[in-house]
Amino acid sequence: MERTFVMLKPGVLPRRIAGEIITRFERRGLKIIALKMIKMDEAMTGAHYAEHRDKDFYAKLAEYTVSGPVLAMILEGPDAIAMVRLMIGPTSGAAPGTIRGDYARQTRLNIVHASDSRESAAREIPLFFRNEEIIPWEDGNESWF
Ligand code: 3AN
Repeated sequence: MERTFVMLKPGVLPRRIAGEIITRFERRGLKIIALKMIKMDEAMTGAHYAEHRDKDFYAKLAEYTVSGPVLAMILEGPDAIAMVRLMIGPTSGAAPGTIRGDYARQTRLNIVHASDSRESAAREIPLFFRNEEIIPWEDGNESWF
């Protein structure tokens, strides 16, 4: 079992598509073990996107990230990190059928973030969630997936 950090970015709630996106993860058999709505500030954005802080697109990325509430969650499942990245599609040019590709033609204002490696997941999960906020519940339906 693996855990990954997923964030529905500020473009999601205004479009009223949060439920649809979460449903896609659930249908695939991923288990939500933490979930909350927060408004990110500059400091948290800087920590989350530390690798991009010196890039020319950072200002726009940060402006978007703090522009409205986000839904942060931890999803659990076998190979969850790679599976969720496959489901959301690549950073740019995501194909139809992927989450990014189904809700936009081409944009840098992606609607969803997901950890891209074990290292990222290990860094991002504690940035957003305290241990007490993570609830690894017993799953009687695992055999369906
Ligand atoms: P991903 O979100 O697929 O993990 P990252 O971590 O490389 O991709 O980038 C984080 C976010 O920064 C992207 N979702 C996108 O919104 C933005 N971004 C990344 N690269 C660029 C770029 N070259 N130009 C503009 N925005 C970018």
